[in-house]
Amino acid sequence: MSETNLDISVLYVEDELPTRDKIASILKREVRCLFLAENGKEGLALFELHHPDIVITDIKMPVMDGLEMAERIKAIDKDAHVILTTAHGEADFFMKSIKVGVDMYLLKPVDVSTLLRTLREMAKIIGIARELKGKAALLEEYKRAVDESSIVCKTDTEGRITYVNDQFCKAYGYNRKEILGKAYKVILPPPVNEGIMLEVQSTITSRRIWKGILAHVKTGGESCFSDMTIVPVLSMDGEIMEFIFIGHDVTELVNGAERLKQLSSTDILTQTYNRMAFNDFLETELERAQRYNTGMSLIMFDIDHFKIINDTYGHLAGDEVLKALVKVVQLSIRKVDILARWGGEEFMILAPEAALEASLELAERLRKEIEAHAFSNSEKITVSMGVTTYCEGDSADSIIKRVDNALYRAKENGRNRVEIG
Ligand code: GH3
Ligand code: MG
Ligand code: MG
Repeated sequence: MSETNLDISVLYVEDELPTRDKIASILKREVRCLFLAENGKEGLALFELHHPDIVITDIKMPVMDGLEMAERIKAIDKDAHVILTTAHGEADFFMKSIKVGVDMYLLKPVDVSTLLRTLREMAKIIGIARELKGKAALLEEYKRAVDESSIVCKTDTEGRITYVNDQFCKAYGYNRKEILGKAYKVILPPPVNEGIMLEVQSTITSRRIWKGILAHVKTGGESCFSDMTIVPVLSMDGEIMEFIFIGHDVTELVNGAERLKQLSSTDILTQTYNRMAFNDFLETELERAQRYNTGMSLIMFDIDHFKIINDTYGHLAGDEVLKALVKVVQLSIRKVDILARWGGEEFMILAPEAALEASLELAERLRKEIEAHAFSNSEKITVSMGVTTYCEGDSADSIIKRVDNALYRAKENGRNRVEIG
């Protein structure tokens, strides 16, 4: 194909040999591909076989005339381009050719430069149409890929659902008919006008994309999580036309992560918080105490002569004592207090917003309750306790060091007692 070649295929139908030869020799040089036929029947057969971009045809021909052929071609493809070459202008013939939808007429004898100009213009249009068709097909492929892999939903600017794909229906348990037209908030857990939803709202109404994990509610009331991207679709002049939601179900991941977090923060034996979780709580509470001057206290306690329990009744019995001890303590502390196993038979209680007197009182009460409690095998245990409260400028290390020293003193001073640090 030369540089000047038009990227079109042409079917030329003409029964007069000299005309056909002359025009064909010109067309051959100008177009990518040329098919020649002697009459309408042959032309139609070639059209069906090759689907050329443009058909140039004479009218009066044996076997099948050009108009009949054009009519049949348009019946196969209404967008086919047909140029008629005609020697005379009869009203009848024009009426029919308009009805058939012929694109152009060229008077015979055909003026070569007019023919070429016409072909060039048509080639341009065909090129644009081809490109648009390609883009539309590509878009359709993208849509198919997204529909296959994602939950897709569209809402109008008021948040009413205007489109859902199959994955959406499957994920949230709705059928298309019942959900279309409903407000998106029907699949959100109440309250919908708080926290994360306010953030979503303000992001997308400011024409920005929001990404994140959103909790949803299925038809049956079961909750699930979707990793969502919400895109505001803008008109040419920047107005929001609609919102597109593209998401993936991540319920298992979120639940798994929650479970992992719970596991990693729980002491296996006593099912209370472990040291790592305690450290997190302590950091948060220290920051709060510092910022809002709310105060907080720590109680650290350790079982007295626990070795004897283990030596007398065995390690498993010792384990049972640790579990029972946790239950006793948990029944006595507030909901906001954090009990954690610090290690071995040492425990910590973090009492948010508690002043020294209150925590001292709590420690004394716990000490007495433990002393009075009958553990399995009706053995008795006692604990030594240290208590301290937040001082300005405290770090986790400094406050822990104080409470640890207080506990040490409680041991030193005879055990089964509370000391302040
Ligand atoms: P005191 O604290 O009064 O000084 O004496 P103690 O005998 O309690 O102190 P020590 O720290 O010497 O011993 C602690 C014992 O606690 C030793 C260890 O075997 C036992 N222990 C630590 N963790 C566990 C556990 O998970 N299960 C059982 N059964 N015993 C444990
Ligand atoms: Mg001990
Ligand atoms: Mg110990």
